[in-house]
Amino acid sequence: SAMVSAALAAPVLAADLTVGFSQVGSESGWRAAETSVAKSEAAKRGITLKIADGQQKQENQIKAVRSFIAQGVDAIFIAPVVQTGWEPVLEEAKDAEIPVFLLDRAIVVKDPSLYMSVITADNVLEGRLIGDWLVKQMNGKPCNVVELQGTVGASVAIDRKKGFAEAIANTPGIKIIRSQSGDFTRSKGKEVMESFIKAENNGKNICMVYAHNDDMAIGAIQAIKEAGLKPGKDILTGSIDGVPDIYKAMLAGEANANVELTPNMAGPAFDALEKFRQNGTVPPKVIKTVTTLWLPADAQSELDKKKDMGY
Ligand code: GYE
Repeated sequence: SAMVSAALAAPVLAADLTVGFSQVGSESGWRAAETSVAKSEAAKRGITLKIADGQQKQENQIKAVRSFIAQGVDAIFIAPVVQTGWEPVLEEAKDAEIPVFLLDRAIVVKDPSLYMSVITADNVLEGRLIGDWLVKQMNGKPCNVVELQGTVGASVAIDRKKGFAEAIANTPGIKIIRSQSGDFTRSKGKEVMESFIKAENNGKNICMVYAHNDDMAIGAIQAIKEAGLKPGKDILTGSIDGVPDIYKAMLAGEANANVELTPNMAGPAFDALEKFRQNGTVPPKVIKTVTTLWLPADAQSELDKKKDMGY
């Protein structure tokens, strides 16, 4: 069988491997950490890693994947900016027999054989944990929430919205009064939060901001301060990623709840790739990373841990 012949073949040394990584861009602190961890995980294994920055545009990512195919790389990693539109280029990779791993965001395709595995957190759970925290925190009191969504069409934005909405669904006093994309960036998060504040009685009508990532929450915190309100008190915050700045904000009393996401998505993908090359082991379709909610009391120890995580 194919398994046996693969096992009998001489093992391929990691040092011989070249991987092309089509990265989303550099929109957030988490993203920068993911890129830097990918580099160090590759170096540790002696793998040659070629990184292409998609600058938040799918067309750039598709071009990068095509160029990796033309170069004959051994595997392709994609952090897909949006979840649809990947079939044609993945068919090309499949025809070239190049395995594809998806990092941190999922895609929607009819044919699951178009990629080998996706390495992600449970992004619905991330949103749900923030929503559950808020329900508990309010303890029956009403709360008007404004939501800063991630990039439109990104699987993580869709899932984080869904999880939070599910968590607050049975608590009629807690409702989302405004929701808009801040594209996962600090500057956009701040800009959108400013408009929410203006539209909601100079922020007095807002009880909490739920941001799909920390960078947008940090932008929102700035907007809240500039409006003369106290972030973390007048307006509560909840966000996802676990970048050092959000723990610093927690320590300053300006942020309230955070869900941590590891920036090490490449490590598990390299492990799966190496096993597949060595003996044909087919990795699980979904490789899940750990999801944890942290509160201000945890902030200092979490901040300390971040030092060797690519930040
Ligand atoms: O949470 C955000 C980034 O896809 C999981 O993208 C990733 C998200 C991350 O821009 O900061």
